[in-house]
Amino acid sequence: MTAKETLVKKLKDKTATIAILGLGYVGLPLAVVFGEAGFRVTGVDPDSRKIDLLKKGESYIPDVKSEAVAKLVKSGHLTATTDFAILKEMDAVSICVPTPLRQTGDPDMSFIISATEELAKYMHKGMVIVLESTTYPGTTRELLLPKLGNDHSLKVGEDWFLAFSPERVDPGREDYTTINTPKVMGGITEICGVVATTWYEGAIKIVHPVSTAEAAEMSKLLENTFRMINIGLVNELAIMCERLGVDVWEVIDAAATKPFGFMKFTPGPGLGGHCIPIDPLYLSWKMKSFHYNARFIELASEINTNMPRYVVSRVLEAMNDRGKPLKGSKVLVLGVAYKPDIDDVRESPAMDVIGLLQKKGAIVEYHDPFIPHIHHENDGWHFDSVKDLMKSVKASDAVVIVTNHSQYDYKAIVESAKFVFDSRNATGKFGKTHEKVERL
Ligand code: SAJ
Repeated sequence: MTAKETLVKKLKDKTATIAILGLGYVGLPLAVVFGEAGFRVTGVDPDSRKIDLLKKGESYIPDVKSEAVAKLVKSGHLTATTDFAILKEMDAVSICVPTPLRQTGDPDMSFIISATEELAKYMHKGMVIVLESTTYPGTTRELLLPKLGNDHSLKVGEDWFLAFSPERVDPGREDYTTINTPKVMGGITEICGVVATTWYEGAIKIVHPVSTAEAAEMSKLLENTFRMINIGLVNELAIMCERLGVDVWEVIDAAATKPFGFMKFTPGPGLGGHCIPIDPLYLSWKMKSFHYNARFIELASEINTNMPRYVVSRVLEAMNDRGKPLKGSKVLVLGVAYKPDIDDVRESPAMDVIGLLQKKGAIVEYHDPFIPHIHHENDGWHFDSVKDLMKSVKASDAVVIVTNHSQYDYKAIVESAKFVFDSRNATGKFGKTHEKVERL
C-alpha cells in the first residue's frame, strides 16, 4: 500500500493518531470534536497551565465543557502535553496558533513559524498536516511547505500531505460550533486536499473542498473582510446621518426590511476582536508585495479606527450643549468587551474611548460585568470595574454606552443618569426621544 492508502485507511477507521498544536479557543474545541468522533487525540501546547488543567479533565475555554474534556481524558481519547517530540508518533497534525498583528500593523507570523519549525523536527512518511490559523494567501505553500518538506526524500502529495482549512470558531456562539460549521479545505496538491478532507470528514459534518490552499486561505479573508468593510460602511453612514440630522438606526432598520439583497450591520464605537480588525490587514499586507493597494480595506480600516475618536467628539459636543465641559467631568464607560455578552477585550474600541476621554481631561470609570479589570499596555493606565453600577451612574456627569451587554437595565440607567451617550442603540426607541440620551 502507498503512504496515501495507508494513511487514508487509518483516517477512515480512526486508528490514525491526531495532534492539535495550539489549544486555544480554536484548538481545544477541535481536539474535543476529533476525540468525540473516536480518534485518539494529543493536544500540544507550550503553556503548561493549559496542559495541567486538561490532564485533570478541566476546560479553560467557555465553549468547551469540562465534562466533555474529563470524559475524553478518562477514555484515553484525549491526552495533553507540552512536549513537541510526541509529534513523531502522530499521523495527522492540525496547527491552531494565533496570527495577531505586530505593533507596526504587519502580520505576526512568529507563532506559525515556531510551531512549524518544531513540527519539522518530527515529520515522517505518511503524515497529513492542516494549518487552521487565519493568514495571508500563500502562507501554506510559501512558508510551511519548505520548512516541513525539509526531508527531500519525502514528496508532498505522495509521502506526506499538507492543506489549509480556515477556523470558523465564533466564541460564545451555540448554534454553530466546530462540529456543525461547514469547513473549507484546500490542499497544496489535489491529493493533499483529498487526504485532509477525508480526515476532517471523520469528525466534522460538512467539509467543503476547494482546489488549492490559497483558495482556502483567501475564502477566510473574504469572509472577514466582507464584515469589516460593511461595518465601515455603516459607521460612515452614522457620521453622514448625524450631519444630515437623520437617525441612522431608523435608516438601517428600514433598509433591513428588504428581504433580499441587503444584510444588516450596525454602527458602533469601532471594531474589536481578534478576527475582524486583523484578518483583512493580512490580505492588504500581502497585496503590497504585488504592488496592489487594497483600497476598500485601507479605507474601511481608517473609518473603523477613527470611530472611538468620533464617539468622544460627540460626547464632548453633547456635554458642551448641556453647559458641561468634558474636562473635569466624571464619565462612566458602560461595557468594555469587544462585543456584547463576552469577556474578551482584545482590540476593544472601549480602550481607545477611555484613553481619549482621559486625554480630554475627563475623570473616567468603567463598568463591565464580564471584565473585572482593564489596563492599557502603552499608556499604562489601569482600572477595576466599579462595584456599584447605579451609584456610579448617579454620580457621573455622563454615561457612555460602549458595549451593550444584554444584562443592563438601560431604562433604569437613563432614569438615574444626568446624560447618556449611546454608541450602540442600546436604549432603543425610548432613547431616541429621551432628552437625556444622545445616540451615535
Ligand atoms: N461590529 C459592529 N457592527 C456590526 C457587527 C460587528 O460594530 O454590525 C463590531 C463588534 O462590536 C466587534 C467587531 O465588530 O467589536 C467584530 O464583531 P463580530 O460580530 O464580527 O465578532 P467577532 O470578531 O467575534 O467575529 C467572529 C468571526 N468569526 C470567525 O472569524 C470564525 C466572524 O467571521 C463571524 O462572522 C462573527 O464572529 C459572528 O458572526 O459572530
